[in-house]
Amino acid sequence: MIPARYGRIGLLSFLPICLLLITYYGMLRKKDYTAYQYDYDHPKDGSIQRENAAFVLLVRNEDLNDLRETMQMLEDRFNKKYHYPYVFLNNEPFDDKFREYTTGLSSGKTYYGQLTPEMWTYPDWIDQEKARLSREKMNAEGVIYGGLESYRHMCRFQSGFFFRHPLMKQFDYYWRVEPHVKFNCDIDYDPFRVMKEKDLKYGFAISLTEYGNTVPTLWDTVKEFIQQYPQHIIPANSSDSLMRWITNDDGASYNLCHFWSNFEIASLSWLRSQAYLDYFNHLDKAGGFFYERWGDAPVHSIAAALMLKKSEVHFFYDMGYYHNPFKHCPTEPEWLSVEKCSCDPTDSIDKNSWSCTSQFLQLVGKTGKDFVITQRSK
Ligand SMILES: Nc1nc2c(ncn2[C@@H]2O[C@H](COP(=O)(O)OP(=O)(O)O)[C@@H](O)[C@H]2O)c(=O)[nH]1
Ligand SMILES: [Mg+2]
Repeated sequence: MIPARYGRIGLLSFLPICLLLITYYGMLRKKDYTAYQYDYDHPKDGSIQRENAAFVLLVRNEDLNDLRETMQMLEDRFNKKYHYPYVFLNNEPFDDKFREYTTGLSSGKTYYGQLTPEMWTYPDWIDQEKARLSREKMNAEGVIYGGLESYRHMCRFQSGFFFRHPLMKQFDYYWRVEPHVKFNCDIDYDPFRVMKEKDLKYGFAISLTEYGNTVPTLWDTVKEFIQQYPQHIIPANSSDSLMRWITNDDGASYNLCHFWSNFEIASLSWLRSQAYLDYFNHLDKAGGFFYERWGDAPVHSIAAALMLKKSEVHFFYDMGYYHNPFKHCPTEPEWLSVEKCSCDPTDSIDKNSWSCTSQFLQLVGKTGKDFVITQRSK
């Protein structure tokens, strides 16, 4: 019988050989995989080049658990390589548990801010009784979120204030994130860098048609704005104009198409521009955030279609993204979803009739594939 001592020594000397074999096998296997060739690669010296950008989240303390899953995914799929900061905003103070858990998950700096009073209250020109009656009516009619007062403050805040919060002033770009959303594909390039290098102002993943009963007078209000501020609008007959994405009858009516704003990667200087501020103030004065239920998605999207050139709006085609109940999953070229994603490409909303993405692609004369950032090497 071999004494146990010799057995241990034998095993120990065998260990390095095993490790070598495993490493060699790993290298052989890796060669089977096609390497990706990145347009937007990390600097070779290992340093991280970050843009002046942050994630921005409007959240409540009670959203914490849904948010943790989302943050974990975002970190694993993207941010652990880049360490972008997070700005958490709330109409109430964040509690210690929220701060501790979110800071724990983040590989970047975390900032916590409360909204200033004018960001979450009624402006003095709003008739609050009229607003209350309208909520009651919309609730009785079954309009989605029709009876919710806080939802209206949320939509107004996202339309006109988040980019002016003191914590956001230091940044040039934002990536809006919500609790409960999922990121289903590896994001192995820096979207903020793409925004900057390609001079993009707005990026989306999903587009949809809005519920008409939430925005009955929005388009008339927008038409007044266009008349009063023609200097802010790209003429509809210009080849750069995105106007035909939001109207099917040369501006007579709104076709309800909008970018789904729960995912946005966009320019803060655009939102802080006089053009956007004049637009928001005009809408705000009209009162539709409270007398109707104007969402920040159509508000942002109409602004983008009026003020931005086709070339300034980017479809983040290569991101797998889910917000209940819709997902966007890259479908072509096939390798994106096969090798980088966990979503089902056949389940992507893009070709569904509720989506406005094919109309967008048609108008800008591109396909999803044209928006892919990283390329498979030949
Ligand atoms: N702090 C705070 N955040 C809110 C409130 N209502 C909604 N939100 C946030 O605003 C975003 C949009 O709200 P959500 O309920 O997801 O609306 P939906 O996406 O339109 O269904 C999410 O990030 C929510 O966490 C609120 O009353 N207070
Ligand atoms: Mg949401």
